Amino acid sequence: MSIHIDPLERKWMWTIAGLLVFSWAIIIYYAAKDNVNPPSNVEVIDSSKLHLASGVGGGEFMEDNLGVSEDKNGNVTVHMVAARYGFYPLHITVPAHKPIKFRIASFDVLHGVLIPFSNMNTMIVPGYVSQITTTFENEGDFPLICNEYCGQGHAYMYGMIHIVPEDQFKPKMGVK
Ligand SMILES: [Cu+2]
Repeated sequence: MSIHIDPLERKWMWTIAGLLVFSWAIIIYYAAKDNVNPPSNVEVIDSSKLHLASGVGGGEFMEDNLGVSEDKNGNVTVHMVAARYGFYPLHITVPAHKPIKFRIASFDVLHGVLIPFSNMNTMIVPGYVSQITTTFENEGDFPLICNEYCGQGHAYMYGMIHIVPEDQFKPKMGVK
């Protein structure tokens, strides 16, 4: 026994199925080509104790530990705090053409960070560490823009990233 499907309806069922497959194909293609994907790191932190040496995270986001550091293997990490209304530190300098790991925590409410002409775009949710690793191919100065409405000063919340050739990059000393 088969149910009757009107030929016109059948035609549209196949059309919709085709459109769905086409949309998925576009999403998968660009996810692979441009490395566009949702950030996957899930790591909790006590946002009210970022400034303290104790507690979850163990002082990773204390003021002295913020900024750009390089370990002995040459891996560059940026530690940042997002808080109404700015990114701390406000200016960072990183090398181009090599992977940069960002670890960002919010001190108060939901923020976002977007860097134009890169694939850096993530939410910074209080209580979680936002971790993204990306490589900047364009040298120059770019803003870090908060793209989640966080309060009356949201439109003024931005920082600056200086992307320099690798031989001009000098990490902050004294950070692990
Ligand atoms: Cu904001």
